[in-house]
Amino acid sequence: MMQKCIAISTPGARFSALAVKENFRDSIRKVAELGYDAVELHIRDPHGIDADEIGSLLHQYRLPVPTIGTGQAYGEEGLSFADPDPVIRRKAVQRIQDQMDLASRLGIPRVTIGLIRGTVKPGADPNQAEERVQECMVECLDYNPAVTLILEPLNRYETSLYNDTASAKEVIDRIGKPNLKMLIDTFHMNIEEPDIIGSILGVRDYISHVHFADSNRWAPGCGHIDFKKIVRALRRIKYRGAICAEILPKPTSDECLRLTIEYFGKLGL
Ligand code: LER
Ligand code: MN
Repeated sequence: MMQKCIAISTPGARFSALAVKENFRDSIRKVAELGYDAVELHIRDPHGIDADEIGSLLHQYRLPVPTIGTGQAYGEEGLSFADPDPVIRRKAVQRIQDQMDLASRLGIPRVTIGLIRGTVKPGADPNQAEERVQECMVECLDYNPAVTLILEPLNRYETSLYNDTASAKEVIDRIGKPNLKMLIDTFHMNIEEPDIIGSILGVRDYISHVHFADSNRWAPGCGHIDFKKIVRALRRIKYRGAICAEILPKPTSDECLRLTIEYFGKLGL
């Protein structure tokens, strides 16, 4: 019922928690041959990729894409919704709208709002930063209501904005648009949530996508997170989306692809 998925990157990305970075065609083939049902694509700039070629590869290997990861535009170009500079905010909004255009073109239902929201810079007013983030999100949400934006709570070492499911739920409720949902990531939850299972049940109606990575961000099964319990909770809330491994390429890219699919099997996915 839930799709086994892995996050990979289109060429040229540097984000470290991606299992596969090189040779896009090879990666897609490996992912399909290992038995994954879906693949999440991390893209820095949709203008820098060959969308038709990517589309036809995905079609050839019958791999749907549940969401586009967008954090590289923050990591590599410093674009963010929270930035005090309106020019940077404008570019960040434009970039997410470009990702939404790509999503529509390739039939991808979601675009992730992770690191692209930015953070509160030292000395800056957190309320003002939140207002800026919300304004930018609304602009993107209204740009194309047919594409869902998924806000991902990220741990405190990556941002100071929306670290846990409770704060993400609050802003989703405040904005109140049907195309704003949540992406939960076990790596971040393990750091921030007082009770991972309780939190999943608490935001059951908001969850639109799920990232699995173990406590050390290696493949699930390589650390100390209790994934059996998490899968049970996801079944209990009738989650029917993708479970996407977003992990470090450890011990190697090939090995973590194999370890993940093997562990997904043990979880009965
Ligand atoms: C992106 O999905 C994520 O989980 C962030 O940690 C990016 O650094
Ligand atoms: Mn994630």
